[in-house]
Amino acid sequence: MNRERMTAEALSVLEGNWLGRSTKPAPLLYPHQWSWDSAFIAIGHAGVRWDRASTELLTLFDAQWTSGLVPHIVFDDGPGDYWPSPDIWDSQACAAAPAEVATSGICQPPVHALAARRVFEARPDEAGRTFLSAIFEPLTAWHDYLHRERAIGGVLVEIWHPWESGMDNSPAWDAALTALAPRAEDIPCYVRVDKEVANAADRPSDADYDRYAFLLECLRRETYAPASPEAHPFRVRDVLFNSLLVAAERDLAWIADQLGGNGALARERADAVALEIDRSMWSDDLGMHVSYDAVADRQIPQPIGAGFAALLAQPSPMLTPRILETLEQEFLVPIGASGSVLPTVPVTDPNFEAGRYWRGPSWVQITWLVASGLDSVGSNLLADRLREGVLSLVAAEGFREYFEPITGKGRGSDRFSWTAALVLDIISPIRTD
Ligand code: 9WN
Repeated sequence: MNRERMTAEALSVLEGNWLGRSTKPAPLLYPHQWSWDSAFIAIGHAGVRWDRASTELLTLFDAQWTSGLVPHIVFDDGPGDYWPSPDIWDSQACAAAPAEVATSGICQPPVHALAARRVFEARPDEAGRTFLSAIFEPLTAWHDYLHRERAIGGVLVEIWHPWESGMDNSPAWDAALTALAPRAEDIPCYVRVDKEVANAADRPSDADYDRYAFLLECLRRETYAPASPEAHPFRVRDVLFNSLLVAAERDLAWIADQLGGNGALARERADAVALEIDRSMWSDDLGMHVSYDAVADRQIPQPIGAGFAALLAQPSPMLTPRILETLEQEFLVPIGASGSVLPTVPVTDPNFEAGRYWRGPSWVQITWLVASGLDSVGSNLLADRLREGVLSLVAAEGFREYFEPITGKGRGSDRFSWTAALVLDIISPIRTD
């Protein structure tokens, strides 16, 4: 597939997944609007369908809770089966939730300010400013929510469910999930739809789903705002989530500057979180940043490709050479003449499974973020190799949800929105410098 054809195909994938005011991640498996998917979709649409890009983000923030939480799913009322469905989340029983639309009650990584900035930069005119003014307060409330409700006893923010990481079945969560050991009577009944729509062997196990259901129920009982968050049984300071928060705060500060406001608080918060990422997430053994289990009070010694997103937070320059060495020597797999593929975990890792969801495959959105992080520390050539790798995978296998790193085989859902959107950005990037 040449680039012209790839652009046309990517647009047709996004058109096919358009729901009217937002874009679903995939035709069948994910039939609603997902939070971080929408941010990536807006980034891809910014240069080619600006109206769609701005509408995508505004639709998501229309479903924002009064607490500032941006829900990870905004339910569409069209056809489509997904578990957990709106009745399970029961957002409408929560005073902070919007009345007009059903949503989940948990969140996903805060990549939205990065998207909003790019949408504006694609069109810095009157329409762009109107969009930026409309999204600025909601974005600020979202970041405020994270610092206020999710930074327990420090500045790093916590996720309370693996789904909040966006990397649901990562081996990084195995120990924390095993430790939950929920009693059978504490696990709500549910029927998995995902195993019917996708290849069951690639998806999380039933034991994982029991824990997802158990955690959802713990949070639902407290209207997703636990009175004693310290007592919640799954509390993780995820390296990807926190690194994105740093980048998002810096972009929020930039947005404030554009609007003649004051970005000082956002900059201060970004610097504080960045410092703490280096202090408590750096693993000298692994030569990279890792997540932190706040319940067990220890680092999670699982190297994950998303750990290199810490580059987005611009770590201490003393660490950068070692991070790049780990990335090149332990993770990257060559593809084609000049591309590289970033797997979820190193292919030599005991937890590596080539085709299993979040346990081995390469994901386009993680690769795109790590490439942006590499750009931000001046490693543009390496960043280009990663982007080249994405184009090679897609050229051979289409717009798949994820790819086996060694064979390049496409897996998961086909016609996946963020794969299409980020290919559009890779082919014609919006510059942010
Ligand atoms: C749960 C939509 C979402 C992505 C996540 C990905 C997967 C959902 C699921 O799909 O998660 O949120 O049902 O498996 O892990 O990153 O946002 O694409």
